Amino acid sequence: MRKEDASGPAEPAVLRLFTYFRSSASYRVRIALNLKGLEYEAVYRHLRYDEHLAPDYLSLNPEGLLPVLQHGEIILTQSLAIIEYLDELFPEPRLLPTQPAARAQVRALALSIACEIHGPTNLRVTRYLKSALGHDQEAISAWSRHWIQVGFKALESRAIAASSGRRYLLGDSVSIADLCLVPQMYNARRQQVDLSPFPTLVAISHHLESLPPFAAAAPEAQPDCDL
Ligand SMILES: N[C@@H](CCC(=O)N[C@@H](CS)C(=O)NCC(=O)O)C(=O)O
Repeated sequence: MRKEDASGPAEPAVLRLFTYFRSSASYRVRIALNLKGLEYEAVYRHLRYDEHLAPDYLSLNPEGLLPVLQHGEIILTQSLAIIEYLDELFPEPRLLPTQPAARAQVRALALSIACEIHGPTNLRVTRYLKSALGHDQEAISAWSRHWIQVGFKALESRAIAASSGRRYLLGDSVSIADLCLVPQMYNARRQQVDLSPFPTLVAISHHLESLPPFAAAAPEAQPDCDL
């Protein structure tokens, strides 16, 4: 994307990512940016300090969710929409297959993580369980582990059928489904989910985490990591 005016050569628009090291939706986008070799400016919003609920951030994303990608004057929300935008503008390497059936299958795997696992275990959901419904931390952790296990069970059987050589979730190249798996696996470990029933997902994730674009996107590798 280039901004043009009469004063001189067009400059590429800056990519600016509003991110938090532990945000798995931001982690997905960081992986996509790294895979495509795109430079970006990171703007850190600390979730625990509610910096994603500050008025200046809500004016970018009224949902109060990370990430936001700003590309010149374009403001984008929702990690999967952002990744598809990047994939269309910067197609190498492709994160969505070109064939309709394979595209739909990749999207289905990505959505099964983003909607069915990440949705019910998100911070605002668990905060509501605590503040409005009065559940203690133990009950909330059990809730999160439950939804991760339910989602991983289905994903494991799909991965057994769809992965070739346990390196990627679908087929033999990286896709947006893989960009969702690795951050979700990070969350699963944080929640101390028993991963022994999911050897295929663990093997795929292990392989992906060893790739430099994934490693550079990991929470511990982020400048705002305060662990
Ligand atoms: N479906 C959204 C989910 C975004 C999301 O839930 N982001 C989390 C961090 S991973 C967040 O900002 N949570 C803040 C909150 O729950 O209050 C996406 O894929 O971008």
